[in-house]
Amino acid sequence: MRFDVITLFPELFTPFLASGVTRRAFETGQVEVVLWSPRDFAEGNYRRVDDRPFGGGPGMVMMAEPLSACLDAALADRGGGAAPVVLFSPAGESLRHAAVERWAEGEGAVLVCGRYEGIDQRFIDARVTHQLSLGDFVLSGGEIPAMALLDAVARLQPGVLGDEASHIEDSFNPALDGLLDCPHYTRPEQWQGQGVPGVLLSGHHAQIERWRRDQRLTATLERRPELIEAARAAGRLSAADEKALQKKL
Ligand code: 9D3
Repeated sequence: MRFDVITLFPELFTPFLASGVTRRAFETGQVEVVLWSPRDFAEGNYRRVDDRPFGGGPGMVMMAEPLSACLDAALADRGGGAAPVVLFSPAGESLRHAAVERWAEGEGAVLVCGRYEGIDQRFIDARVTHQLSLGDFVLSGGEIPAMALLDAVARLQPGVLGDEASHIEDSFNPALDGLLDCPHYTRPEQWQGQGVPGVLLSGHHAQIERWRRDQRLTATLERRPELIEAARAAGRLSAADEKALQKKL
């Protein structure tokens, strides 16, 4: 799949694309990422990409034309067909795992990263097909959200995680009933006076699995009770699960 990223700060992506378990996916082109700067498509000696808002007010607005010309170049470079055009915006829909899975199975998209107070609405109306947010907090631009989507998509590609099964066990994966993860421990067995839950050292695999499941259930009940309700409504909680939750109440 191919993602074209339109950003005024392409250099922000360089260390991200060269680091971590996702690096191989980006470097081999399993997840191809092509960076575009709207400044390269701006007119005049100053190559302006932003201007003051009509009607007044603070801040600057990204101009429609450099973004549109940049998008045209990206779409042409992809082969000229249509592609999803994703704008990262605080007004978009919050990104969740189910949507990440759909992007991970698709042909890619053009990702548009906003800066300043916003983007000329006429570009959004004419060209943008999807708007995504990272959540209800304020960033200074769409670059970190774009990297978040690329990271989440890359780690779902076959062979990217060292342990092939690792993401099957992710929190939010419906195959794991959408529960939060259980606690993890590694050596040493004693650290600053804290031990490790005995069951994890016991070698009893069935007991270990039941303990992990109970930990997931109780952590989810305490921190994200709405996820317990969703799992129950979807029929994903067993009688043993309900008993573990009952003990906690
Ligand atoms: C007072 C109006 N502000 C909206 C909350 C203006 C504004 C602030 C920050 C407009 C754009 C931005 C830059 N943010 C993003 O581009 C952004 C974002 C975010 O700030 N939070 C969560 N997800 C996202 S996706 C893109």
